[in-house]
Amino acid sequence: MVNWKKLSSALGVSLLLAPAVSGAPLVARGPDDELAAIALENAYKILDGTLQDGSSHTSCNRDNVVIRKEYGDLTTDERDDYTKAVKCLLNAPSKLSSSQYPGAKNRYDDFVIVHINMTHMVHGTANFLHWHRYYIWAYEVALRDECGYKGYQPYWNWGKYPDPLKSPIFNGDAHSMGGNGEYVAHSGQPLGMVGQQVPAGNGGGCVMTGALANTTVNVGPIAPSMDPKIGIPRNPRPDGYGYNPRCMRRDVTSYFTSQYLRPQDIAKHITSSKDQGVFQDTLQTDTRQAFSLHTAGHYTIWGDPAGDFYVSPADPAFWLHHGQVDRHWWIWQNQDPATRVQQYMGGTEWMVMNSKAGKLSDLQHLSIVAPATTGSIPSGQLVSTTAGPFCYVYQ
Ligand SMILES: *[C@@H]1O[C@H](CO)[C@@H](O)[C@H](O)[C@H]1NC(C)=O
Ligand SMILES: *[C@@H]1O[C@H](CO)[C@@H](O)[C@H](O)[C@H]1NC(C)=O
Ligand SMILES: [Cu+2]
Repeated sequence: MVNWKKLSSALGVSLLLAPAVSGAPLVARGPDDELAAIALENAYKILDGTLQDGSSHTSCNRDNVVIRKEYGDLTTDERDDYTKAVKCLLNAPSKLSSSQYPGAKNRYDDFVIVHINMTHMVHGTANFLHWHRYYIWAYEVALRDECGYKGYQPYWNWGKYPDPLKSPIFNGDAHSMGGNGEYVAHSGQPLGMVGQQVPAGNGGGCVMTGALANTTVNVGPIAPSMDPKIGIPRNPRPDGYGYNPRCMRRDVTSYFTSQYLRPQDIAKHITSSKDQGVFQDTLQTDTRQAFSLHTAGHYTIWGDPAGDFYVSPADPAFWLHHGQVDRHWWIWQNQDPATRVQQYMGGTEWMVMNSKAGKLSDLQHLSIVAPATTGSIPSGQLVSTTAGPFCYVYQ
C-alpha cells in the first residue's frame, strides 16, 4: 500500500482527507485547498448538529446535500450536459415583455436583464454575496427545471490554473465553456480609478471554439471596457435593453491569474479578516497595488460582455466565476461558522455614501428569474448554503 502521508510530505504538500461521505480524498494543492477542506468538515458538522451557525437546518441533511464541483473535476460527459443545458436556456423563450425589453430574445437574456436592472443595488452593498448566491442558485434551478440538467452548478477555482487558456474551462476544446476570442488588434484599457490597466492579450475577437462557440449577445453594452476601435456596436437604447445582436468576445490571459489569483492570494484573503464587511469590501475593491479577486476573475475573461459591469452574466463563464466567488465566501464563513454566518454589514446602494444600512430582513428580488417556489426572500435566508432554500456544499 502506498503511504500517502509519507509520499505527500516528501512532495512538500499536505494531504487532507475530506469527510468519508464526500467520497474521494482531496489532495491539497495549496493553502486555499486546506481552508476549503476545513470549510467542508465544518459544513458537515453543521448538518450533523455538532456545530451551530445560527441558521436552522430543517430539511437539508447529509443524505440530500448537493455537492457543487470544480469544472475541471467534472467528467467530459458532465461538462457536455452542463453546456447543453446552457445552450437550452439560450434557445428557450424569454418571459419578459418584448416592448419593455426588446433585447430579451431568450430565457438566458432574462437572467442578464435582471442583473442589469439590479446592478446598483447588488454590488458594493451589504447583499452583494447574498444576492449573487441566490442568483446563481436560481440559474442552477432553471438549468435543471427548465432544461433537464441533472447536475449542479460548477465553479472555476481561480488558483488551479496558472494559465487559464490551458484550463478545461477556456481551452476551447469541445467540452469547454468556449475558448479565447480570435485575435484582433486592440489596446489595453485603464480600469477604474486605480491607475491600473487591463493589458491586451491574444484574443479580443469572437469566441469561435468550444461548446459555446458562436454565442450571440443580445443586450448592452452598458459599460464597455474594450478598445473602441474594435467597433462593438452601441445599444440602440440608453438603458441597454435594446436589441443589439453581436458575437461574444473574450480576451483571456494569465495576467491576473499569475499575480492576483494564485492559491496564496486566495488563502491570504480568506484569512485576512474575521469581519464580513472587510471581507466583502476587499473582495471587490481594487487598489494601486493589486486587483481584487472579484475584479481579477472578471477581467481574466474580459471582452464583451464579460468586461461589462452590468452585462457580464451574458458570458456563460460568468456563472463559473461567480460560483467561485460564492465558494470563496462559503470557505470564509465556514472557518468559524458560529461567528461568521449571521454577520451582515454595509449599505444598500452602490457608491452611495451613507445609503441605508442593510438588514438581514431585507428582501432580495430576482424578478422574472426567481424560482416559483421562493420568490423574494430575506437575506437572512441566504446566509447559509444548507438552510433557507439552499442545500449544497462545495468540493
Ligand atoms: C427592474 O426594476 C424595477 C424597479 O425595481 C422593477 O419594478 C422591475 O420589475 C425590474 N425588472 C426586471 C426585469 O427585473
Ligand atoms: C461558428 O460560426 C462559424 C461562422 O458562421 C462557422 O463556420 C462555425 O462552424 C461555427 N462553429 C460552431 C462550433 O458552431
Ligand atoms: Cu454581479
